[in-house]
Amino acid sequence: RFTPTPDDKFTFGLWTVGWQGVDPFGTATRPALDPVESVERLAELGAYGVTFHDDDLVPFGSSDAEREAIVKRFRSALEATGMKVPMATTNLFTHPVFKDGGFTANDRDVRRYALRKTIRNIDLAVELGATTYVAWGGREGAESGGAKDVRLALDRMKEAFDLLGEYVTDQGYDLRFAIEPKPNEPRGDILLPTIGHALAFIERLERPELVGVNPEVGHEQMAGLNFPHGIAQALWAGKLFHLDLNGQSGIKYDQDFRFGAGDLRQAFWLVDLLEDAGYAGPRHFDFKPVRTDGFDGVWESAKNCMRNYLILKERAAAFRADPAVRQALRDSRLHELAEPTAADGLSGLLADRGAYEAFDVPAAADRSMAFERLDQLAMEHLLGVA
Ligand code: 3MF
Ligand code: MG
Ligand code: MG
Ligand code: MG
Repeated sequence: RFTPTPDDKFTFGLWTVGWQGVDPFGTATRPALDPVESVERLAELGAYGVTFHDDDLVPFGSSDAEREAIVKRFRSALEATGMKVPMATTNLFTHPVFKDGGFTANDRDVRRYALRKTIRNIDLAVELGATTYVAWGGREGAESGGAKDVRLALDRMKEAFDLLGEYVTDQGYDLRFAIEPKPNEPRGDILLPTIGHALAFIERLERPELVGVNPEVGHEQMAGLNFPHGIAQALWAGKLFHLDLNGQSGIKYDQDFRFGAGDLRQAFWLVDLLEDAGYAGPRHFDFKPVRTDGFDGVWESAKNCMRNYLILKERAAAFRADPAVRQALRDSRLHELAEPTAADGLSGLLADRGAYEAFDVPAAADRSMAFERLDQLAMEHLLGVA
């Protein structure tokens, strides 16, 4: 029970299990992990695939010959295990050259280099079968007001996505982009800080159909936002191309706990939403195994990201199937929200005296929404006592 199979479509970034525990105050607490070992261990645990930044797989500065050998060995591990690479991304944040950003660095030569680095890894991503390319602009931002002209930076950001869209279209690649919002860290403020900012930006692009979002649980919660609400809006906009599952306890630094830790109730509503919406993409984990633990904790937490998702999936299904819940949903009139407000059209609405002149306002104001009972039922299903 709660043991995943590849059909569950769980994926992990190589940088997650491979995180060595370097943080702003401490050095590594674990040795480096060979990406091939990560592929093998995650396959044994029942994962569907892995994802990577260019530099996770091929260390920055490797020669072409080294790159070729590394990719060949990685590809053999994928073939031997049946693991897939549905998504890849670019590291435009670690090397000091990106200290002021990649696509929106003030220095034009850095921006051109960032685009070429991205395009180089897009070719590899497509070769390995990826259909989603994530862009997290961790260094696109500022610490002070005069340092970045945000309107110009957004022009350059748009230019970057327009060029990348042109590139994949010219190449005939079956690849879509997913922008990952984050409010801050490592920059004091990051551009496109939330799902909503990213959705509005995408509509200004030359090829908006090629670009969606890759929201991360903790990133929205760092801004105090409700993650399931953000995901619902991304789904509503047809823009949930990918997502990063993890855990976060409120407005703090980016904690990247394993999925299920942190805000468990939001995790429950998130799984309920993804399953109900029929989200078909990978369930991708972007977490950091705590630096206090050795490799025992790395594989334990990777296993439990998947296990927690499956437990929550079972709990959400039980919640939806419970007759008491169905009644509570009716009592809270969720079915009425599904009805158009004016199927009779504007003229029908204007002609309807019952909608205004004869509307019993005090009686409507008196009706209880009965949300407390509904929420307690959810809580008891989540706690496994319903
Ligand atoms: C940082 C992140 C990133 C992105 C990754 C793109 C290092 O907070 O979440 O992980 O997810 O760069 O996929
Ligand atoms: Mg995070
Ligand atoms: Mg992160
Ligand atoms: Mg992420």
